Amino acid sequence: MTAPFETVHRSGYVAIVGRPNAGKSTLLNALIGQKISITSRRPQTTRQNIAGILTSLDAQLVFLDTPGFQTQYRTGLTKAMDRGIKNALSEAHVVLWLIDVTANVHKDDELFARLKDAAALVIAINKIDRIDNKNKLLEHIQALDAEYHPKAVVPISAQNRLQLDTLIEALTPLLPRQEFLYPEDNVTTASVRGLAAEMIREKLFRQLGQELPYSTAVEIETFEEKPALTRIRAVILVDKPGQKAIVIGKGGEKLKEIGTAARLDIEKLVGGKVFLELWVKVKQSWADDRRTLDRLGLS
Ligand SMILES: Nc1nc2c(ncn2[C@@H]2O[C@H](COP(=O)(O)OP(=O)(O)OP(=O)(O)O)[C@@H](O)[C@H]2O)c(=O)[nH]1
Ligand SMILES: [Mg+2]
Repeated sequence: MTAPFETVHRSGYVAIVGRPNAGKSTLLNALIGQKISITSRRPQTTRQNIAGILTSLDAQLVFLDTPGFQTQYRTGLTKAMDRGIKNALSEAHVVLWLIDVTANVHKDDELFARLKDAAALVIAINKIDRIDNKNKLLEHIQALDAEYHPKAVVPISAQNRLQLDTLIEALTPLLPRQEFLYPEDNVTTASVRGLAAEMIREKLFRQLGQELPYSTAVEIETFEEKPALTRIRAVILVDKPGQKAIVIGKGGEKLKEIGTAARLDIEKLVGGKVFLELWVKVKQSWADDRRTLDRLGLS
């Protein structure tokens, strides 16, 4: 029986964890129905926790997208990324472990096994659009169930938005009964300015080759939002002088492509025209520089 004044609302934090590239950010965006977390084919795209808020009539699920655990590039930045996962876990009422169905079993999976002692554990098997053998999927679900005893195992496709309602139905009853944590119309805790920097960083991840994206960061220098036009001036930090020329490209072509793609995303975000000015600056070892990381909100 419910106490007379107990709220009917459920509300709480769901930390999305999993190996790099599992599709965590794609899932967050699909759940919220808006792009707030950047995605790419490369592992370790996400650098900081991003909260996406999904509010229905009687429940509010606050999803925390986390960076994949860092196994290479030990810098001040990657250490902060690992701390980000731990912070998300300490706040979470539910841990949602996302597994890429196409990836092989990996020693890092052990890292997630220890999460089962934390909050309630739900496992989602992602990218089921990539597999034909449904029997294999069933076996996979049963094996995970037997090994980790989660509250539920839900096969999904974040990209094709398959089974997301089933996932939400599995998560909601695991949240405590309490009033909403955020106003009902909020979709994220991130600022528009912070999201704009991320949209630019996404293009660096998508359009630059090899190791270069990992050597870059984006800093917004000015952000003037007016009804007719939002003016943004942003700096792309690179680690070494040679990288600057690559980001700019022949005749400035590369930088122009990056700027155009980012501008289109930011226009969707602010719902209006954007003038985006991009500069490239060399700042050696920025990923180990405390002050730069502080300024970028990455410490
Ligand atoms: N086929 C398929 N691809 C997907 C699905 N979900 C995500 N992807 C792709 O998987 C890649 C990685 O997606 P992200 O969302 O960036 O993965 P992430 O787990 O956030 O990665 P990190 O931030 O690097 O830890 C991207 O190329 C996505 O388009 C899915 O359901 N099906
Ligand atoms: Mg991500």
